[in-house]
Amino acid sequence: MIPLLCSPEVRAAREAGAPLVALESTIITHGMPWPQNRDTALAVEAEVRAAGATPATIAVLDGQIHVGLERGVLDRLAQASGVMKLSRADLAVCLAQRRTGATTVAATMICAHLAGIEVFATGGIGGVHRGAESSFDISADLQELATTPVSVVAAGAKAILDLPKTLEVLETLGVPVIAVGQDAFPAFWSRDSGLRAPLRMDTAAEVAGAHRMRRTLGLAGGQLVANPVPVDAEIPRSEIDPFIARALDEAAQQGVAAKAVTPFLLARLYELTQGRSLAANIALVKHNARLAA
Ligand code: PSU
Ligand code: MN
Repeated sequence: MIPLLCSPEVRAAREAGAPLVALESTIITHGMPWPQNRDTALAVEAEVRAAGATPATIAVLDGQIHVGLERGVLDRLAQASGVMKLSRADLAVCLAQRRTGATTVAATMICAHLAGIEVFATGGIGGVHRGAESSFDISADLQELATTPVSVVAAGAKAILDLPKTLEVLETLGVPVIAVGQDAFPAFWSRDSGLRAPLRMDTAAEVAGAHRMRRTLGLAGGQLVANPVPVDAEIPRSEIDPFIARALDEAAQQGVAAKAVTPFLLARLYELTQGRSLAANIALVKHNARLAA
């Protein structure tokens, strides 16, 4: 039997056939500092409810997939240390060893699909890292988008990545990349990456229609729905780029690798931008939750 437990709120929504939005937990444990991580998780859930859907924040606790976290559980997870960062490769191991882990985009997609949830909101997906031609660092999120039928609403991919390579890999994998309301592919903190998104749609209904058509065709995989950060929370590329360059340099000097790269860069950017990167991150996740709902 799959070790999966739905919260009472999620169970009620499922029984009523009401809309559900999956939310990830790595952003809580590895993406933001305490207590903003807990406050953001609650605010994002509130956005989903305000838009008429039910939030399902996903994490692995003591060897069980939790779909929907109750308040006390969320509080504890947000302050916990030594929480595993779970992608496709680690999920089964974490469950079998009865450990606790936060789910990345890839693992959240898997768990959402197991729970029958087709829409998921996050901040930014993982992608092809700069220097991937030598490091081979390509997030498992990309392969997951090609495999698991969940539409992921994100503010594009983080600008710390190599965005042209990320778009190329998504194209190779057959993942539709849909910019919402603009032609440009957004770059997380900035609305415009300078790259054109392969596809554009202007309404949630169109995005949902494309999702359903993939299911009708029996195509594996989901969609990347790229929703630009709200105008008032944006950090323009020209402002964030020098900080990104510096954070990347430091990561290289300190030999930061593998799973540690993304959390390291997010934490350094928070310091270098004096908190602005976090404010933008919070605003864009809430915005994505609304669109997903
Ligand atoms: N988006 C955020 N903050 C994060 C992440 C995404 O706004 O912390 C996490 C997601 O869980 C994503 C992961 O799946 O970073 C990518 O990690 P990696 O590059 O190691 O695959
Ligand atoms: Mn990686």
